[in-house]
Amino acid sequence: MIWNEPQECMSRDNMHSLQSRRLQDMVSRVYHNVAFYRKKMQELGLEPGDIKLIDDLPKLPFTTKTDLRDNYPFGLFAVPKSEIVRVHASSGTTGKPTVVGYTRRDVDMFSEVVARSLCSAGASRHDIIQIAYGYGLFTGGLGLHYGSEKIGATVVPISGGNTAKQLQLLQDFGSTVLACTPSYALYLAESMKEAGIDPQELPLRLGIFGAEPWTEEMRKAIEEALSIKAIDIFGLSEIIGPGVSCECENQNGLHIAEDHFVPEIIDPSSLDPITKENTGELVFTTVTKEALPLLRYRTRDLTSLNYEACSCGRTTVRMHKCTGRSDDMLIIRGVNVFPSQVESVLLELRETMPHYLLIVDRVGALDTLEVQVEVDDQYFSDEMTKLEALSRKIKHAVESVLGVSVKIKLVEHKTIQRSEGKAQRIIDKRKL
Ligand code: DLL
Repeated sequence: MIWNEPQECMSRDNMHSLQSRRLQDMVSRVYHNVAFYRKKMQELGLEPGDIKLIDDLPKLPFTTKTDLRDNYPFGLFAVPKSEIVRVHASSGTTGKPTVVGYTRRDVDMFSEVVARSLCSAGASRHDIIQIAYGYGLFTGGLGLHYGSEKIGATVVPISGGNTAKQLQLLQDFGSTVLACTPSYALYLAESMKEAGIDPQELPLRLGIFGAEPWTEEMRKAIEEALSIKAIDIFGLSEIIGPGVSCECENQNGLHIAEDHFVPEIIDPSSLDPITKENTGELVFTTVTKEALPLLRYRTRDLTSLNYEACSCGRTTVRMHKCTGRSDDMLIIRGVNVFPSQVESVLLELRETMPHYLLIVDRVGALDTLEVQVEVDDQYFSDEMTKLEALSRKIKHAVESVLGVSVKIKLVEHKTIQRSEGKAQRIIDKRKL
């Protein structure tokens, strides 16, 4: 079912006009209400009237996470504080969190885009949606919650963690949809197996997974382990939260709610717009948001855009599954390495489990990369020669994809810490 057909299926020309109209209004709002943007635009010699069409976007200044931090907590808000009905924040690894705010209309729009996402994933009012994203300052729990209520589904607001209870409710309530991070889905699948629960016996049929990168190989592993269809949902708190984009049942690119969030792809070094089909950094301009409208926000996520019509009937642009961020990229002895590349290789080998950790260090002047991976119990052996042969096999497979030498450390099942939210897969000791 398409939740909002007029918006999700309009012609490209109409979308272009709608975005242009909304952009004009938004630029005028930030110019008059946010000192930070007024100053930035003045520095570029720009006035609101100079922006008429969506094609004028490249004239506008970028916004970065640092800008949000520098204006912590509420400095970029475009409305009086009395208009703010909710705040969320993303923790970040260093320093102050990034704080985002919502007006009543922003919360409605947030629910609307999540409702669209859920419908495109194949959920409906007949579903029982178990929300195992964290509730709280993180946007995942409440974001999915409001969207699920909007489509009229039954919400089970269990939040993240409490794995035994998750399994109990999946069984007792017969949840049909599970919403959580892909890494937590995998953890739940593993716990189910240990508890002797057969996923095929459960009514669970659909997963709405996001908030962290995951590969196609990981999707396959989760779909098999839970016996469900796994749909990718993407978003970031700065833009709204989950629901910025989501796959349809074709699982071939994530439809962006581009009547609200206009995407661009730029070259992260030159900052020039690049041909949409090529991979680069994803940038969003929010054209309807009231509390925290952002001009050309640099997400650091790497992807490409596809404007081809989708057989689901939606005409909205699709972004390619996002498998990395520019700041997740490890540079090992000058070679660019993405954790997702390692994940793809490990998941294709039948002896390894989808639980791994990358440890980067520097010995003298040399960067080292250790890949710790769990070995399936049936392949774990007391015989050194067998384990060594397996380690060599994995090393060869990983090195041929990455192009740098790595050290493989085979570990027993359940050695690597499981995640209830966003998985931490890299320990970079060079930065410690
Ligand atoms: O993770 C919002 C969210 C909640 C999305 C629930 C989906 C489901 P933040 O905590 O601000 O917001 O983190 C945003 O997470 O810039 C991406 O790097 C990454 N990310 C989010 N979804 C995906 C995804 C939420 N489906 C950052 N695939 C983003 C890959 C994702 N990366």
